[in-house]
Amino acid sequence: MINKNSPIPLYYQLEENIKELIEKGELRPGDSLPAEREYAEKYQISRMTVRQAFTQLVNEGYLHRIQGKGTFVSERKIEQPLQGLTSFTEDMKARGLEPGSELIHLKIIPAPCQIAGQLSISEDDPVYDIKRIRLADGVPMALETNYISANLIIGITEQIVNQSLYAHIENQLKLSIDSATQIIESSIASQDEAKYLKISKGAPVLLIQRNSFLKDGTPVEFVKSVYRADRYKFMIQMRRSK
Ligand code: 16G
Repeated sequence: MINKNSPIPLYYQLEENIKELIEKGELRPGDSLPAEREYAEKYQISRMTVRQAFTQLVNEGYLHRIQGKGTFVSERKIEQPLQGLTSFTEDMKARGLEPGSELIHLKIIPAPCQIAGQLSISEDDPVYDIKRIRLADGVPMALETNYISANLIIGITEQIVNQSLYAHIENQLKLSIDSATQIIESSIASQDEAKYLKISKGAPVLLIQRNSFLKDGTPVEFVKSVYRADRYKFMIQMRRSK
């Protein structure tokens, strides 16, 4: 499997071999890898070379280390394109994953100042405050809080938020969500977020804030989401324009 006469660096060959085993499903998420020493002996290469390959794979998200236990195959991250304006339900379905939601609360509150500003409504106007854990094949991916003007988007029920909000807005209310701005920042999970997302307190997360608008510019939602950084990465295609 490793060709010492090849000009391709040995660590890179090992890295590619391990990646192939993961991609073919011969190494599965949660599997532990043989110790660096075993790889080194098996392929007659140095432990440094094995460590370099492992480190690369850890950095790329294929493997993770657990102190005192070893190196394990990670769950694959979902690669989310940033170009399209899609819903969580659509994103998961497009990947062949079963979307799900666990409702934490659905209530109507008087809009606090900041939310009123984001939704271009008056302070204390009624807004839906919807907090859900978003699941893919039953695994928590994100914790999402939506604020939606209750005068604009009517009839949101528990049944609707257990399925798709965007489907309700577009298919039932016949309003078309047209554009959005989104901000992504890194953070660490608070105690509560960790509990809902089934990760450790202090684990890395991505904070996403989305403002979506109807065609005429009316704000349709203000959303704060906490995504698991171990399960998500974002991708965007860019063009250099001169
Ligand atoms: C996504 C959106 C969120 C939207 C939700 C609707 C991000 C960061 N957020 O999670 O703004 O409210 O989809 O999903 O992408 P639903 O139609 O499945 O309820």
